[in-house]
Amino acid sequence: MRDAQATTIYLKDYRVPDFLIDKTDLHFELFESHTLVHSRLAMRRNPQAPSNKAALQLDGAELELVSLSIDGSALSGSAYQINGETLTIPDVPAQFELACTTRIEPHNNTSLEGLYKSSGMFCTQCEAEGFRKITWYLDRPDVMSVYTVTVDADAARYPVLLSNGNLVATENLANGRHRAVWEDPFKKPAYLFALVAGDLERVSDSFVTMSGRKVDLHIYVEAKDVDKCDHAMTSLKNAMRWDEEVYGREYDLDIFNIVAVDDFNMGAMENKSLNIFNTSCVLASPGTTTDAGFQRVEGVVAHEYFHNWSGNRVTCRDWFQLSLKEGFTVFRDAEFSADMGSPVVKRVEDVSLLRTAQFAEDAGPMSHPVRPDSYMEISNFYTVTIYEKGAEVVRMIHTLLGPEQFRKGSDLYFERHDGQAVTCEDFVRAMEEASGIDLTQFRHWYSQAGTPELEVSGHYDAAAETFALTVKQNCRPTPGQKEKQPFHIPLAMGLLGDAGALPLTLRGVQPDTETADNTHTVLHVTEPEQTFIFEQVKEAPVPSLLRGFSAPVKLYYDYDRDDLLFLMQQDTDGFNRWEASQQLGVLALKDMIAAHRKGEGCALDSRLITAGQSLLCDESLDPAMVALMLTLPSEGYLAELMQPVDVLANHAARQQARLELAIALNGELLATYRRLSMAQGEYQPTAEQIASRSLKNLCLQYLMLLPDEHSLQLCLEQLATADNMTDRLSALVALLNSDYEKEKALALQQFYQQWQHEPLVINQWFQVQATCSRPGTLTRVHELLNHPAFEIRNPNKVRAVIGAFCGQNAVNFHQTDGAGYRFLADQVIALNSINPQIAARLLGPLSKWQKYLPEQQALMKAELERIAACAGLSRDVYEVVSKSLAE
Ligand code: B3K
Ligand code: ZN
Repeated sequence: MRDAQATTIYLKDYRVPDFLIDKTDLHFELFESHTLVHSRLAMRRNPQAPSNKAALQLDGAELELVSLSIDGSALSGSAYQINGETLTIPDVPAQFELACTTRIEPHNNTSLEGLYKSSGMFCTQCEAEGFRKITWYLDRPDVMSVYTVTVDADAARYPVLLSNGNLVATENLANGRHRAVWEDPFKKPAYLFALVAGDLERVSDSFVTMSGRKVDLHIYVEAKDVDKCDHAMTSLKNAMRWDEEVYGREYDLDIFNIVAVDDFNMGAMENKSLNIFNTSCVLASPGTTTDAGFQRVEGVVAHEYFHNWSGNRVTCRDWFQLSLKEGFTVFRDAEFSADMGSPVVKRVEDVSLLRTAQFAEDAGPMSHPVRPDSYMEISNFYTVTIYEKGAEVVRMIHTLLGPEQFRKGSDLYFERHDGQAVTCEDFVRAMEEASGIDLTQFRHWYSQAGTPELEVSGHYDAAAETFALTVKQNCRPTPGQKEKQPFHIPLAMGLLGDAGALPLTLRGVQPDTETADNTHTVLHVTEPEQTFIFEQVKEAPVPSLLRGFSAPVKLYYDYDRDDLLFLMQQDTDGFNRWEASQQLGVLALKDMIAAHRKGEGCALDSRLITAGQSLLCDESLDPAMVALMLTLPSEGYLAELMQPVDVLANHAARQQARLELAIALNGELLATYRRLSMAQGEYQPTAEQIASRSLKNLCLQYLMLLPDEHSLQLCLEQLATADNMTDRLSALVALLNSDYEKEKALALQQFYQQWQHEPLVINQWFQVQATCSRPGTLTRVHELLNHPAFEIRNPNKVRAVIGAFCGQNAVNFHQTDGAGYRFLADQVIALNSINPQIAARLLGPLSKWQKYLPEQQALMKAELERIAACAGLSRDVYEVVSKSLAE
């Protein structure tokens, strides 16, 4: 583990590298007790560097240096110094070969960064700075090199030897060992290097690219999982086709490999032609994987594939530019998933994540711009801001330019920067130059943190037939950024009247004759305060604002509840119909929360019941949309709207509202449940079936709130007879959150018995227990940590138990005695030395302590202080804890 050093790295200090590495030749000798890494680097001084005298400084961490030479002459100990993570050789020629041998111990590497072992196989994770745990190198993304990799290992234990690019030679060696040599013709930064050695089965297919080249596609998995690769393979081929059709991007090698590993810090990694995946993001089968799991596999496979252009062919100059590849690639995968399924449902899911997780991050101590100015540990910056807000920024560019100009911009970006390591600025400039649209003010989205707030008010003048919409924007201070410049915000909108969508005539703006739809427009909000006047408005309209969530902002408009009901039914924008249902839910819940805090009773707004009835009775509606609109705003979203957050009151009020809905809609819920249960054929992860299951299972959750034996029977029957994991797990969740203690215990036990040999299913079994909102869950979570299937070294298990309890079970995590906080701090302290990245990530819920009630704040802060006082904190944990406690 690397000890905390409170050094901060600044974007303003960026300098071009002093040296370049034209060729990288690596030879790995893999053994059980250690690995020897022999590297030969063809290096030269960078002609762009300001000095031709600079010492050579290489990056390395936790390495045992065996030998070091320049142009064949071994360096004596006095010819170089090692200081922390830097090896300095003061005196080097203009051009030379550096040869170096290091000894590392992958089996003892629990950080899962660099070269490590997972379930008996060797694998790597080098982004962001893991390569330096393999050998001394210029481990920075603007140093790009051509790699040749030789791997030697025991042939029986590790029959499969993989690296990037093409296999150019294989050989049998003495002592039962064998060798494979791989060459990657494309220059790449070290973070895209990968190596795998293991006993794996291969599932194969192929794809013919738009120019007629055949690409071999392989997915490598453990033998027991070969039957779970079809969905990933189909998703990969769909993604390859989609990138050709939508972006004109073709795959560039004759081989594309995916390897599934059990122990992985995140979802997957886009290493050039050798993607390494968390098993949870590649394996899928109806019996073991939920609908959400199938969709995640599709999305992650596509995301990693899309990185081949947005990330690999054009990469980042430095890690401050991370969102250049991640924001763009998330935007690309979101559009892909929308095209493969239901665009509105996908948008609702993404916006829900953004408004809970990202808005919370942006309001907390770790708030940072999409292009951060500084960091201590880059691993802490793989955040919802870099990914999801970054994707929203690209989406806004898409909205401002329109699809054709955006495509011209992306073509220019890829062509101009192919093979380069570039910046967010380069991306924006390409978009600007290709479209002729000025994005000067828009650039604040990259440099300013925080969520802009829009206060919007409308005024209808019947005599003048005008509707004036006044928009004020404001962005609260964030750490290190007190004052903000106004943002350029695309505000998509329309006006609705009794007869439907009204034609829009905006004063001072020439109507766009090219767009067929004159009832929809995008306003350019650029000033602190601005008024837009619509003319020839014949009736008082209800505005439909921020359609499709056209900008990542908080929008306030003083709707009355009947207007929201009207928008729910009449808005021509599907996303905003859902949004109206949420805002109506928020108003209703706020009344109930306020009453609850005063110890008073308050009935649910009957509009929600009326709306629920008409949604459930209209069989022509998309069941997925009905399910989303019948789901009350989440506790996470409610928390975002309040300061301070009274977690227990929010939970109690929402539970009461759900119960009232269940009682009032009992008949409709039951009829819908029956109708949708009967309609299903053999399981398919299609948008249509997923939609139908989502509504059916929502009905079941509501019905199980009712204290009636009939619901219990439905639930138990679904649990016993389901042919797919979505239905089975939904029934289990409904049961776990009920009062039927005996049935629960039996169901949990049977589920475990049945699925104990499927780790990914057991993770779901862990998770549903850890997220159960009933009292006593923390005790159960403690028991789960001692369960034989739990492994603290496996990130999926840690996320399923500890992460799920602390991040998705607010009512139990925030229990008043502070036991939830103590539990999290204990786990972070334990994980700090095992896996710093995972430890730091778990801290999220504690770091936002300032959002809560004073007594909770004090308890949370005390736990952060307890962590801060520990010796040997990793840089990862140190950064989050110290920033959380900073004044
Ligand atoms: N680029 C990787 C993330 C690497 C995270 C390193 N701590 C996965 C992705 O976004 O595609
Ligand atoms: Zn990515």
